[in-house]
Amino acid sequence: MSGYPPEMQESVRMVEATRPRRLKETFPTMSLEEREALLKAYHPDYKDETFRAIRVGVSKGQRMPHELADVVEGRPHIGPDFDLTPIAETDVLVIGGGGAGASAALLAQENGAKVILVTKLRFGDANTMMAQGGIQAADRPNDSPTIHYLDVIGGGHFTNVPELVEALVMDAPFVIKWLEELGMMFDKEPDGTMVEAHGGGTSRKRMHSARDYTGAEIMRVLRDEVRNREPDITVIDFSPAIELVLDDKGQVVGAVVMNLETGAKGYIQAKAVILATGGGGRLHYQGFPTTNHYGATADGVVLAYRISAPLGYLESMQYHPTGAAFPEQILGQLVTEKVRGLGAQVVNKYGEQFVYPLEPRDVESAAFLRECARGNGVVTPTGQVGVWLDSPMIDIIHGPGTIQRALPAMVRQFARFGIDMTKEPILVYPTLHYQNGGVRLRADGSTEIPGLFIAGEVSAGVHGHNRLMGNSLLEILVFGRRSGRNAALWSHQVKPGKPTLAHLEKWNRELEEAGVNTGVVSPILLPDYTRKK
Ligand code: MEZ
Repeated sequence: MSGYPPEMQESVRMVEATRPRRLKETFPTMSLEEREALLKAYHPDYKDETFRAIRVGVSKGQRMPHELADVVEGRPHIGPDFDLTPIAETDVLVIGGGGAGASAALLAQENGAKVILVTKLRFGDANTMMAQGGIQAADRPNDSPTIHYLDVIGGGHFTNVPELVEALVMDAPFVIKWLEELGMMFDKEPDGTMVEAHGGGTSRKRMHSARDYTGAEIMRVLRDEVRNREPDITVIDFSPAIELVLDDKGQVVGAVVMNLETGAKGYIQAKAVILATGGGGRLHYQGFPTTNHYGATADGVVLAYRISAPLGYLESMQYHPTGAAFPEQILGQLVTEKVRGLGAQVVNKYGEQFVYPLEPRDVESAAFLRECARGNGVVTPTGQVGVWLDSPMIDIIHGPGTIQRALPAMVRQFARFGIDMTKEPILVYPTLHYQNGGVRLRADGSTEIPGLFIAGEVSAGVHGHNRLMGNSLLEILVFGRRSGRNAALWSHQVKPGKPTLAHLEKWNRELEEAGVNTGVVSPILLPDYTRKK
């Protein structure tokens, strides 16, 4: 019995009918000109009216979605007179409990620092945990960091910061080795070599995976290793940072954190801080659903900006083409790009292909949006529109059992709702997945603010205006490691001055003078799902 209502089953039958023909048919990739025209017409980043320039601070004029601008221009939780008697002291304070934070903590500790890691929810409640498809690294004879570099730069529309891309691709093979040494169970061929696949926009197969729960497997080994290193690393759950603290020389010397349960606030003094707070998918730009975890509210961008760390690339968000569009209970949840990598085609309500399945993500998403706007999408009983991802083709191409073996989490996710993706297609629609921009990063993991280091999705510049699949799991580890090491080295030589929150006086004054009042206290910490009038 199908999990789809009768009106959707009619379209499923059309998809089945075109399958024999489509098996022999390869849809052509687009030219660069076609891609640019499609993006301009349909990608959400080009909807000018949904963006605005921020009105205060060092990156005044930077465009970003309204929802993000409202929190970036928000008022602080505390005043400049907040009591800065420390509740704890450490060498390196890591803010964020995902893959970037965990790897930063490990490297800081290995380089002789005492570390405290604070995390908003539980250690591991992060986008890393939810990442599915894989992690890129050029480690095969037919591949090289140079080819990986060219793919990354091309995917990013040649707007990436070259030194950051160089760091990303050069460290990549080493990161894979490191993960194996930590005990990660990668997918392997019978001869012990890595299974490696294509992602959208990659010219070589270099996606390393652990089935379709690669991020969870990475987080498993990192978290175990952090726990092994207690008490040199102390983890404090449910304690988000609400303000960074500078000293009287302008160096970062810790953060004020909030106990999420009691609301109590206190200052953790540190010689260096690493921000690894992830992105902001839960701000639901333009009303899009998201793949992101519950705590993804762009806190790091808010915190860093208030102490004058420059921002960049925030006019660019990533919409993953394949978010679940049916059933409604899982709207927006990730359907890994690996499904297309394994051979699933994308088709409209008539069962016809309309786009090459592995265009770069922004292009692929724009093509889905265009097809739906043309009235060729499938509409669900609750009014959500989507296109079909013809998953059964994977077993047809590679043999029965492939889907179950390669995508066990995905199969289970849909089976809960009576949909057997080994036999029926799944309905998908673009979903807010990743912020391409954030706080400007340097290749050693530092920022323009002394003592402030960053890693992962909070940072800007690695991916330019479009990230390719598998480069975010890579980024969190490459820059997590770099920021951890360099924060530790900084902590050994810095001479901290007197802690102060004087920057808040300046911030509040600037907002007043510019007449800015967004009515938001930020970082907002958790998304607001209350019903609006
Ligand atoms: O890098 C990603 O965003 C990724 C691997 C997502 C996916 O489709 O699985």
